[in-house]
Amino acid sequence: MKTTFKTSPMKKLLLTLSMALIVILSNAQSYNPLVKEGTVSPAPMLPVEFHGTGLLSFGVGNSGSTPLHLQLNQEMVLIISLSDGTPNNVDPIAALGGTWLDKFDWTYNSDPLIRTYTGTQNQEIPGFDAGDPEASYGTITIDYAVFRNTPTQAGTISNGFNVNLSPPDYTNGFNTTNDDAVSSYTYVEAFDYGDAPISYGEAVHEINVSGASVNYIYLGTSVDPESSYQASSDALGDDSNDTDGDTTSGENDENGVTFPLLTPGATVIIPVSATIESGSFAFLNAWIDWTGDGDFDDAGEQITSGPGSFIASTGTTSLSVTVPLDATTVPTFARFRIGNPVGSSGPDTFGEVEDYQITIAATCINPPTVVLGSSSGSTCGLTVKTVTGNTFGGSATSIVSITENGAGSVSPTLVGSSPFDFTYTPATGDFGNTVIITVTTDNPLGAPCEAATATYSLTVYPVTPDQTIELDTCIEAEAGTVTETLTNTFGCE
Ligand SMILES: [Ca+2]
Ligand SMILES: [Ca+2]
Ligand SMILES: [Ca+2]
Ligand SMILES: [Ca+2]
Repeated sequence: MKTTFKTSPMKKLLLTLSMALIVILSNAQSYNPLVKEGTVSPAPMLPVEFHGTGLLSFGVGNSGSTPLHLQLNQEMVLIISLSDGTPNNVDPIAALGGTWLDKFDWTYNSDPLIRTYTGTQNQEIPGFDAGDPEASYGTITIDYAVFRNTPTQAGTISNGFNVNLSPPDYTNGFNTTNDDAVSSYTYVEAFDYGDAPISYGEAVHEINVSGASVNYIYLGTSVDPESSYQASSDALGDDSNDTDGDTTSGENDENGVTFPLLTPGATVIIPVSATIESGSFAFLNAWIDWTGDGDFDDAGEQITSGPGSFIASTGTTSLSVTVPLDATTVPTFARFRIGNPVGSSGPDTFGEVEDYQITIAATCINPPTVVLGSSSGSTCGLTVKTVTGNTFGGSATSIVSITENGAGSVSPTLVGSSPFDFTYTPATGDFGNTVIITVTTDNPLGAPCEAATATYSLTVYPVTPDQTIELDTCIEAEAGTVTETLTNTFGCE
């Protein structure tokens, strides 16, 4: 069956108008330039004293279905304001990055009161396509360096950025979604950690940097930040760790304590220097693991008392310390903390901790001794020499050897009681020589005590051989015997 529709002129007009409307509606523009997903990393950042840097990032794109074409003087413009920071590059443009960097032409105003990037669209921005969402959305990044600290204590958190998007004028009336600005901020924060073995517990101090607090206080001449406890078997973990961002590795901020020679029983002064920001004060506390058992908990191991030593200005504090007689002489550890009156581990709200490996020098409390009746003597020819009035003492219980370097012999070579004598029997080979006799004790306590020794120098003179004496004059003598004792220059017969 064939059906014919006839249309009146009025209906024809309406149909034409409605079709035109459909065409207009189907050509409706859908623009939505946007910025979103502002981030700051890391958060928080290190303070300006420690060269704090980070990466700012945000997304920019068009979620409308219509491309943002490039129209002179109607470009999309991004205004990025750095807050309390600067580009981390001598060339500010080189600090920029991101997948959409090249879709904009960039300038930077370095006026300290402005510090603003301007990015001007330089090409078409595609409309959103669900099949290729990345075509209409990309990222801009900025390498950022902390310019001014905004610690949480200061009440403001403003290290970061704000970006405002100026949409093209032709999008007015279409770009109705409120997503033309995004910002992200963080704050600065730094901590100093201990580096003794973990058995001593984690000590950590927040570093209250300048401008943040009146408590910019540290031991010695510097403090540097770490991101975690630096447990190390030699307590040098902090020294060798570089987290202050200046690319110089291994700064040593353990510079507040100078150890004197520590020996058991000695009372010594340990000088501890500190830097105190004007108008502030702190307490110094310190511990030494005398027992060497891996903690600072034993009696006497805290070498400061009460709340600690009160320190109100930069300078050196002298801690008087008596080393226990039974202190370990294997390497042990010491911890110094400046800040609040705190224990040997745990957090503190300001200050610094310095851990050290130290060795208490071994000393002998009761050394063996030996004293000879005299230190030298002489004998003539083969005459036996006896040295009397010798003694040993201290921790020595015997003489374990009496030795000589001559041709003769010494006796006895072992002695069990004090006082004692010994003798030297010369041989002809000793004539004209000096024989050294060495007396050595035992050492029942062992190291660090040492056996005592003493030496005796014996000079052995030759005797004068038989001689014929010629007399110049004839002596009238009666019959009998003439006895004449001759001595040589040594006094020997
Ligand atoms: Ca440190
Ligand atoms: Ca220090
Ligand atoms: Ca201990
Ligand atoms: Ca250390």
